[in-house]
Amino acid sequence: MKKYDHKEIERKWQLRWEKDGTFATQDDASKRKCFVLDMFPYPSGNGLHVGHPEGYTATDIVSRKRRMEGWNVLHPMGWDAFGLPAENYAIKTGVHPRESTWKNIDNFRRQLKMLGFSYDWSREINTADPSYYRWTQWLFLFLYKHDLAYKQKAPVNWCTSCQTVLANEQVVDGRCERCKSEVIQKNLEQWFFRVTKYADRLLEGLERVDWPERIKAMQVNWIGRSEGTEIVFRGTTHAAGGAGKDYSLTVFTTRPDTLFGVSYVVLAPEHPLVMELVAPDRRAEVEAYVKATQAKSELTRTGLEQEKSGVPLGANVVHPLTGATVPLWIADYVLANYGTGAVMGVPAHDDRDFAFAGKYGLPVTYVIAPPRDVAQARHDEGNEHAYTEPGYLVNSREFDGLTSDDAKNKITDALEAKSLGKRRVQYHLRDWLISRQRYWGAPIPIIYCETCGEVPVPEDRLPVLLPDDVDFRPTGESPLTRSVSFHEVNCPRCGKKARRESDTMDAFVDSSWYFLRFASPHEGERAFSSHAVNYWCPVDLYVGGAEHAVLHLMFARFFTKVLFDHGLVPFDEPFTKLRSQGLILGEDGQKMSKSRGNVINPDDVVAEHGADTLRLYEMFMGDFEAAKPWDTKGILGVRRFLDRSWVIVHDVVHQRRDSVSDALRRALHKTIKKVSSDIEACKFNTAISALMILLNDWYEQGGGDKEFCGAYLRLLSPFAPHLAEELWALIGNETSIALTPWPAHDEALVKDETVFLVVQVNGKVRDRIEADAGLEEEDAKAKAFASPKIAPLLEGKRILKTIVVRDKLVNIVLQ
Ligand code: ANZ
Ligand code: ZN
Repeated sequence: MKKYDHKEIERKWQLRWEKDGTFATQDDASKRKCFVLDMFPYPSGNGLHVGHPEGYTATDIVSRKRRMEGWNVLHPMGWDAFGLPAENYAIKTGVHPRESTWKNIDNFRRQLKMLGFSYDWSREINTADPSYYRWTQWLFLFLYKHDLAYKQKAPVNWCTSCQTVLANEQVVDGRCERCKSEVIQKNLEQWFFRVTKYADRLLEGLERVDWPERIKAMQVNWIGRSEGTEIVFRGTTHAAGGAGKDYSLTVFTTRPDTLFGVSYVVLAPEHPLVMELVAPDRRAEVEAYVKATQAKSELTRTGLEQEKSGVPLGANVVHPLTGATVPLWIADYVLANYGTGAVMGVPAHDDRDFAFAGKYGLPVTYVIAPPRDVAQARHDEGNEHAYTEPGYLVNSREFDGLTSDDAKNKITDALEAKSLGKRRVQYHLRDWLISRQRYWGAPIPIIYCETCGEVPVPEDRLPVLLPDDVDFRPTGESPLTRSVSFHEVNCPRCGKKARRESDTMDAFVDSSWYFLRFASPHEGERAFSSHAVNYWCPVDLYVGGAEHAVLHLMFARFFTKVLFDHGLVPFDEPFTKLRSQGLILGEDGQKMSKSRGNVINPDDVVAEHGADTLRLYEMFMGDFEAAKPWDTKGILGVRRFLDRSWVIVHDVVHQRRDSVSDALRRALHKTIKKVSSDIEACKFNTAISALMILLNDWYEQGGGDKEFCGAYLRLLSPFAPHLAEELWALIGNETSIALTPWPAHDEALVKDETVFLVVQVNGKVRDRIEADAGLEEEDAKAKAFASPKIAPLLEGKRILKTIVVRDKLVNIVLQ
């Protein structure tokens, strides 16, 4: 018998699949389709880490099984190739981002091929290739045309080290997600996509997809829908001489029930009314405070633990229901871009307001009493903290005694009657800031002309190519502004000299539509062929890391909804079923990282143990969606399982075994059933242990024939495809195992054996009933009581006790 030489076998079958085009996919409307997609990788210089093959093996298993079941399977791969790391690397080393990216892609492709994934490589896409980003630019123009892309001056997150704008989603704990430097706020002209227009639709659609609850919850949270009331506070400006001007200041609150507890109104420092309302003698201090705020990140401003600060404006407004005088303040814990940028301060019922009032000696008036304290109407004066729960109203005039919920409505009604309030739904979701002052991205296809203003590049002049002659050192300005060949153009409308937009698009724009491109990757006339997209999309199974729970998935859903609304795709949710793999930790149980020195390199594992072993091991480590530590001993166990599979199939062939016992056949059919359903449920680890148990039974019982081997190998093939192909050929097959039918189980053989239960009533045998072997006590009783011969005997009687002897007897004792 030949030794199991994984190096030789794996190489051989990878070349064979490539040569035969085993996994090339044709559009074929006569076949049911299945689109199984991985989140395509960013081709970093580090190559694959072990987390990649975890998700990729899972989708490969599903793809291979579905293919064997006769589905037309689309299983593609590509590269999310634009982005900051390549540019930062270029800044450090001088290597052009295109060069390093293309080199990294070659390495990634080599590694993925080495793992035997059944991708249709003819569909490979690369977002940094002009043939792709041409259509990213087209989609930008599509959004622009439909008023979903716009330019606006806005306070933006600015990374002080990367020298670029970041999306809110790219700011983690007040720092740049990539380089960890501090993020500050800057006011700049930026491009946005109007995601907020779809806030409700983005919420609603979540109810129609099969996604992990955790990820859905993160999206719901991110969208952050709040129902509340806008309340108007009126005031009069300071007049340097003559009469002041009347103005209205609107706040947004989710707690109108606390209106009688207002002790101040506070504006964001950036609020447009601040400089108009400030008293002359307070102007200098207010200006200084506004300036200091600019240097702070949003997180520093809003964190609960942060010390609150603010300054009074020296002006007042009037309480809309009591007419009381309420002082105006500014404070940086109020954000300019949420709600109305102004808040009514209710220290008794809001933690931040409580802290603020404590610091500046503002009154604290309790107007909501906890349910248990209503009777005494205890006012909680002198309490150490705010009471933030709902309760019953106190100190609120005619609203006293109402519940918070009731009061929210009645107070809002009262305000509405005076035109001083209205109901309003507010979202935390903001429009998506997509412009970047960087080089390595798709140029935004807009031209500025002195005469015509903002002019979109005509579609037939796309792509707007990234120039090569660029100095990409970050200066805060887009590097493209320094490329004269790039930014000097003629206006497409009037022909006069004009200037190109020099910002590029956030790489998340590229990945928001790539799944559509896979349906017709070589389409030259359009972003995608509707014909192909109608057939292949939406994606049936999408697998990737939970780090994309918010950004990527939200943006892809947004794009899909826009395209749906304009009739370009017939579905409005792109990913029908989503699963996310758990994190693979280092052997020490810590997150793998270079600095900890606990990183496992897939290349090493494959060289030593083989791709099949790595695939099988990663699937066997534990629950697919759970975090789990790497364990080198576990790899050896899995490798041994493959070795034993190799040996036993050789034994069957060489010793010409041709007998399969009933028990072994039953075990096989049970395994077929279990592996089939486990794969569908992404329970790969239990599928593998079922195969291991079957192999043990096989060893113990001996026997087997080629047909038995064939069924076993077909079950094993999605997990360990190279070994399965080799042994499949050994037992005499000429076509690839990947293209043979998936085994079906025989229902009669998976049924548990049945037994006859004797049923006695007061010691006399009254019935014999057939039941599944191994029935639990309660089930056996229920079955006996329900028997047509027994039930009448029990009518009107009291059962003293029932004795069950497993698989044999049910003895009922009546009073
Ligand atoms: C008065 C009040 C009383 C509030 C109370 C809360 C508790 P969500 O649920 O996130 O929508 N708020 C409104 N706009 C703000 C802004 N631009 N910056 C900072 N805070 C702002 O939160 C809505 C609540 O957050 C609002 O309700 C407001 O404070 C505050 F006992 O108004 B509340
Ligand atoms: Zn012009």
